[in-house]
Amino acid sequence: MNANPELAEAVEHIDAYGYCLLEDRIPEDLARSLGRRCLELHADSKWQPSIIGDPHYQTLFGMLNLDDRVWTCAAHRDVVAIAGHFLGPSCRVVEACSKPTWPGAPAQELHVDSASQFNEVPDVPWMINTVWMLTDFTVENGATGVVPLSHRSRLKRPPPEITPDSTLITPITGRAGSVILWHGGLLHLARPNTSDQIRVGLNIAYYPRWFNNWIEGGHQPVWPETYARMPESMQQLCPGRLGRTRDDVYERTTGG
Ligand SMILES: O=C(O)CCC(=O)C(=O)O
Repeated sequence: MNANPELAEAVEHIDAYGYCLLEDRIPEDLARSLGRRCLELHADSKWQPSIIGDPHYQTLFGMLNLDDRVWTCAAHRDVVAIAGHFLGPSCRVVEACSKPTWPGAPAQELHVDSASQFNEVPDVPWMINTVWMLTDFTVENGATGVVPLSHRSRLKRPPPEITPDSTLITPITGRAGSVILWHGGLLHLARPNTSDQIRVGLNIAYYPRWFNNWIEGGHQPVWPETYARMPESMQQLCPGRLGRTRDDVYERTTGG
């Protein structure tokens, strides 16, 4: 990691502030084309059961199975190196979801990720989350907002005084093809879309092998036929059980 000063700086930035931005990691054309495909999938009735949200902000789960170009993002060596630094060399990719936000979208709720089952939030990262920009992310179109340093708070929920219009929330903007990474304990949200453009993000989550992903209600397994098509670099990131349903692969828990 230290051999690459840019990645060493990114790691330090996550450690200190809770997030980092890597600019222009995949070609802009690829990002935009994948973004257009995501929007087609959101409009296709076949995938409605895999979508949660409302007409303004949606999450389409299972993208690792739906477009092989997602693997280019998921297995990107810079992102994998940073996730591995925090989560250990055997960390895995658990889910990739498409997250468009349409004009008129209000702010999403400020939140941390995957901390609901902890009695006490750990002081080490338990997941590294990412959003690839499949369109430009701008202040106006709903660029992800983060509260720098909040990963140190060890809070499960935001304090009520941090409202969605708080100046503590910093928009992370960039060109299509860039990627934001954050520590799961960082307070963040999709900001309001006040523009006339659709913003499309591709959210890919990295977890240590010990984490039970049942708790994330929508996470979908990698299908056996998807795994069979993957290059080895991507297969290594999906070492868990394969299946077509969540019950095939996750350990069911109560209250999650
Ligand atoms: O869509 C975004 O900008 C934020 C995504 C998010 O909050 C999440 O994946 O936890």
